[in-house]
Order: sequence, then structure tokens, then C-alpha cells
Amino acid sequence: SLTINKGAVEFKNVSFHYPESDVPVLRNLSFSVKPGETLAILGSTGSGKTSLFQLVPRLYDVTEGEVLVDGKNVMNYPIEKLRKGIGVVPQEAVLFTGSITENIGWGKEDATSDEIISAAVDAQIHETVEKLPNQYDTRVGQRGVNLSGGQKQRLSIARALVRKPKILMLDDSTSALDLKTEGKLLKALRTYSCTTFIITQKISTAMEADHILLLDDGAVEAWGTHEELLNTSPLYVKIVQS
Ligand code: DUT
Ligand code: MG
Repeated sequence: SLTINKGAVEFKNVSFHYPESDVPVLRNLSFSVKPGETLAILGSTGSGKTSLFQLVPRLYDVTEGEVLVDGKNVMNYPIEKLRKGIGVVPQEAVLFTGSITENIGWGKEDATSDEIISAAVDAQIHETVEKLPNQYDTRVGQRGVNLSGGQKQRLSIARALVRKPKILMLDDSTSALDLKTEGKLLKALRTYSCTTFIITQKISTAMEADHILLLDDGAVEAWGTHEELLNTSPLYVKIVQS
């Protein structure tokens, strides 16, 4: 049966509204991303960035149009095969009650200790873990050690990386990281050669991407590289200057 091989993603005339409402949240989106490319998604709060993300691993289904992965409609994949190939790092990092190892390996119970550490190194959280009272055995979550927002984000990124996803989706997951740490993280991500969707508020992050998608009220306001958007999108220029 179908599995994700390359990680190409295409949106074809995609519109979406949540089941409980008729208000369109995404309106006629069309774009495509080749395997291994990075797409940065920008847009003001409520513009539909998280909603767009959810359509790829089918946390919600489109109401119109198609989402294709490797040229095939996501509706045709067995859902567990689809989700196995996609690493989603949610906007609010979720920690489970358990050890650091269990938190990184969650959903991939066969991960070896080396794989866990290597994911943590790439997610730029290894050094922090080493300083905890019981390193990778340290308990987090309920009655566990407290981690900062940025540390939780990086654990959550490590959890996605350990699965070696073909498609990695980061929902504002680097918002609490300083520029230097974020730079190291983005560099490490390149070694995974996965297709990467990265929702961000930072122009510095967007500039590094192969494509930028600027969403405005659920529609594509602009698509292109940083240079292209500077020339074509007054809204992008406004964001850059703000
Ligand atoms: N919305 C719902 N139901 C939900 C989630 C969101 O109706 O379960 C609405 C709120 C908003 C629109 O969908 O009007 C888009 O929300 P989304 O969360 O996709 O926006 P965002 O771009 O991710 O905003 P933020 O930057 O605040 O995360
Ligand atoms: Mg969001």
C-alpha cells in the first residue's frame, strides 16, 4: 500500500472550513513544494497557517480541492502510513509524563538510544538534557522537572526528527529560540533532506527558505522568494519594515 517516498506536496484549489462553521478559513490555495525544499509560511494571527498545516497529515480534511503528497491525493493513503512520513511539531509543544527518552521516542517505540541522542543533538536540546539531574532518564511532565518554553519546543522537534520524516512541519516551533540556536537548528535540519514547512514570524527564517507563502485572511497574498516578494507584495514589504 501507499507510503510517502519523496515528500513532494501540492495544494490544488484547496478551500477549507471547520466542521462546526461555514466561514471559510482557507480560500482556493494552490502551490507546490518539491522534495527536500523548504517552504516558509507567514501571515498574521488567524490568517490560517495552522489550519493549512493540519490538512497534510489529515488532522482535518479539505472541504474543496485536493492535497497531494508525491502526486497522490492524501485521501488515498492509509492514514497511519501518511502520518508516519510526516513529522508535525505543533504550535504548543506537548510533553508527556515520563522520561526525556520516552518523550522523544513517543510514537517510535523502537528508537535506539543513539537515535534518540542524535535527534536531540540536531534539535539543539542535547546539551540541556546533559545538565539535567538524570540526563535522558529525567522525568518531565507531571511532577517532573520544569522546562522553559524553548526547551519544550526543542524536545518536541527532537520527537519529530527521530522518526526521520519525509515531510517536517514546524508550527512556529522556533519562536522561543535565539537567532544563534535557531541557525544551528536550521543547519542540522538540512542534513535530513526532508521537505520542510515552517510557520514563522521571523523574516530571517523566511529568507532562508526556497519559497515563502504569505497568507492573508486564508488566501495566498504572495508566493515566491524573499527577493521576489520584496518586488511584488506591498504587505510583505510592510512586514519586513515592521
Ligand atoms: N479556527 C476555527 N476553529 C479551530 C481553529 C481555528 O474556527 O479549531 C479559526 C480561527 C481563525 C481561522 O480559523 O479565524 C484560522 O486559524 P489558524 O489557527 O489557522 O490561524 P493561524 O494563522 O495559525 O494563527 P496564529 O498565528 O494565531 O497561530
Ligand atoms: Mg497557528
